[in-house]
Amino acid sequence: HPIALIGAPTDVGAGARGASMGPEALRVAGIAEALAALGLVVHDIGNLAGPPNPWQPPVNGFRHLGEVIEWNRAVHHAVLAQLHAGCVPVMMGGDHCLAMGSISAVARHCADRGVPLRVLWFDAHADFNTAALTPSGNLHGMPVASLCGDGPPELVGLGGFSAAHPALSPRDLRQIGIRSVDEGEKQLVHQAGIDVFDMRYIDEHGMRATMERALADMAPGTHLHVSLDVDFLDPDIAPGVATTIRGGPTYREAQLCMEMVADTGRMASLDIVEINPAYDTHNRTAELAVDLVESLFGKSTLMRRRG
Ligand code: DIR
Ligand code: MN
Ligand code: MN
Ligand code: MN
Repeated sequence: HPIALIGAPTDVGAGARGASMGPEALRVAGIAEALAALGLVVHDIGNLAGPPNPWQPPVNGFRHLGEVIEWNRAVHHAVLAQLHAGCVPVMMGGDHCLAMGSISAVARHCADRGVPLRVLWFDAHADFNTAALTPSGNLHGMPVASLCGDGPPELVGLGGFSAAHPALSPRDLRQIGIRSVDEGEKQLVHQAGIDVFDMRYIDEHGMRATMERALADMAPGTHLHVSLDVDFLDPDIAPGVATTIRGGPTYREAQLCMEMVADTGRMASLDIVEINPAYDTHNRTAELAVDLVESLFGKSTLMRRRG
């Protein structure tokens, strides 16, 4: 399948400005050329349009809700159109609120075809806040809750889903690399029963066993969606993020993750979010992301048997 690069240059869901420069940073780091060099067909469809960042305080627990809804509608429609066209959508954010648009589109596509879905959420954060719990009002801390049916109706309803029939079931979600969860959020993550492979789990079991478990028991024909928040990575290797949290995976651990995803042969859509060039040095975080994306799409050191 051809790959469709979709730029979503906004930071309306974040607590700092600059993630809006993420799509261009990935292009400058050569994302299209790197994938083409693997023999893949790549279409860069350019950037989506949406409202500017008004930089206002939260209202009723949400910051920039109207703008976040507009951006996510644009992402939803673009990702769904690329899936319909038989492409693998790569949504280049932008902040992580945009996963509401992309994953609701993937979920719609899967539900309409009776295809099982699994979402791998690589992040330092659980992103499971709600208006009542959020310490910040920033919607990039809420996409998982909203996709699971707990959020503003306009966002929960993307793709025709609802609180009763949400886009995503916690059963179909695996979170990896988590090391920052807010107090009330902890309770909600526990109640929802999300499979969270936090940094302690990775320390105790190692990345290989962690990924084996995160990828286990996939039904035949599963559509695997990867949502990669670059703050998943240790800040020593990925400084170009506004919300760095120390103690993340190393370069080798991250590469192993991505290679093990590629080995499944099932990844059919991807988000790369939260790259913030305003915090970066010499675009190294976007360059690192491109390295990881190459691995996700099958680049390996040796010729390997399909396992
Ligand atoms: C924090 C930070 N949990 C919040 N969240 C995220 O504001 O909800 N930072 N996602 O990247
Ligand atoms: Mn297909
Ligand atoms: Mn996130
Ligand atoms: Mn994060």
